[in-house]
Amino acid sequence: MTLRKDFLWGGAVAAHQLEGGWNAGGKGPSVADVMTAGANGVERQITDGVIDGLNYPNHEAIDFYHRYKEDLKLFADLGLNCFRTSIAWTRIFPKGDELEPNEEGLQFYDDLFDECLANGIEPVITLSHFEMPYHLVTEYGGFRNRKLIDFFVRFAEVVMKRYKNKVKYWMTFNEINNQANFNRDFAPFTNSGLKFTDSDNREQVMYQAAHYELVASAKVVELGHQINPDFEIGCMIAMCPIYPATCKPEDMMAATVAMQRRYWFADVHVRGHYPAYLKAYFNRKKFNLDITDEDLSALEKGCVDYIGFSYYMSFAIKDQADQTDRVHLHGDIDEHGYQRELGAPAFDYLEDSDLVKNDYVKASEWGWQIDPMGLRWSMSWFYERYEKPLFIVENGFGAVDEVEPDGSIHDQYRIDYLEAHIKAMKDAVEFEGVDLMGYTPWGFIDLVSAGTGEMKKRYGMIYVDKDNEGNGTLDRSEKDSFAWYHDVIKSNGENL
Ligand code: P53
Repeated sequence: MTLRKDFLWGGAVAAHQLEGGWNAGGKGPSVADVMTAGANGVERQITDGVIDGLNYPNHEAIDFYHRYKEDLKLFADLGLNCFRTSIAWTRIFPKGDELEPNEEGLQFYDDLFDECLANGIEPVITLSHFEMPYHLVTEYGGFRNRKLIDFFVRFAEVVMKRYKNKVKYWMTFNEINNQANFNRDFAPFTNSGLKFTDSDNREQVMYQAAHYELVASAKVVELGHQINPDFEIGCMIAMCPIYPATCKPEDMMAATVAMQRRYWFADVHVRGHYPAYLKAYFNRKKFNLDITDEDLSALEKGCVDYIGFSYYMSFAIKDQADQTDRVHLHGDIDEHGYQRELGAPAFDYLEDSDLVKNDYVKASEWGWQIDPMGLRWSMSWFYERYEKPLFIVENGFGAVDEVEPDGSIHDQYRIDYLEAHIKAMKDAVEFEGVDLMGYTPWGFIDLVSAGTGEMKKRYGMIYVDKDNEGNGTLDRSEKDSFAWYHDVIKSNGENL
């Protein structure tokens, strides 16, 4: 079996990480606009509004807002037949709770999508990629508030109607499951606009917000199919498979439960109901969640058409009773008063403290464990579980690039990473019979890192001259991986 003839070969980005123009054309501030630049191992700060004198890297990003025409030509030269980006909610509804959209923002995406189509590139659109209106955080508490469902559905309805003849492929919430890591501030804020107080039960708040998002997503799937029956609307899951660190039965069980805590979101998106393991968990934890019968019926009616997912790395876990060798992939362990019974039969999972290093694989400079086989494993897992088409909408290698005196960039390490992952993806198609729609490597044009706010953590085949402090010409140039990927696309994945 080979890849589909109409395989979608593309590249992926998100509005807030490349557009810039953060307050141009009537755009309002988003959650991304109040996050400062961090560094490797240094978290980004979430500030109370935009504070003068601080470095907010998304404000200018790589200025795609003003340069998209030239950039699209370059994307066409690269050979892309699709381009995954997001619509910045704040260009359309600057505050998020308005009744009428901002025409200038709508026009921007009309022009952008026209330019894509003129270059033979199909837009693939994420509705919410870490960039909800900041006003919805300060006025409503983000997605902890049920009102957010209507605000999101209104936004989605406006853009789906407006672009119904230009965009066919949609996704609702980017990496909705990152917030499984609720003890840290980053994912709950970027996913859901959540800021916690000391008295919050973080986990309960996260489940509530995720529930409202899943309902909002399901409503949008149903509505989208009414707007245009040809739409294909997917979810978007951050897939980091969690392996048991050893074949000790307790490690195996710990890994199974950890997978449930990270991937139940996909169960609801795809099957339209809450899985038994999660209902049991809610009961045991005595969470007080607002889940109505109308919500449950909306979930049933809005199952996604395909599973979009990102894949960068795999995780490993040991039974919590075994406290040795604990590392942590996201910074220091923070306690938040969470007490667990060690070795308890429930195998409760805390993402910020339970993961261990996998000695069988190497890691990137940012500690992301490189594991191409994990991609094949993930595809196999998704497909046997759901039997829905898959779309790899992010994959890539964040690395520091050196520019040679003649301007060339020899990023063989990136080619090696992508090649190994494309091979693994083809294996999943050939050997496991997975139905795969496409592949869009992340940040194929250098952009602002979501996790750290750096420019230096580069994923691109196209180099952008800008550093962490914001200096540089913003000129674009081709790295070695550019010609390589061009050839991969041209041969439909045969020449690696
Ligand atoms: P950066 C964590 C784990 C996996 C994917 O990430 C993640 C994150 C958040 O940092 O995010 C996705 O830029 C996300 C993109 C992001 C990309 O992966 O931190 O959808 O917005 O840029 C890479 O290296």
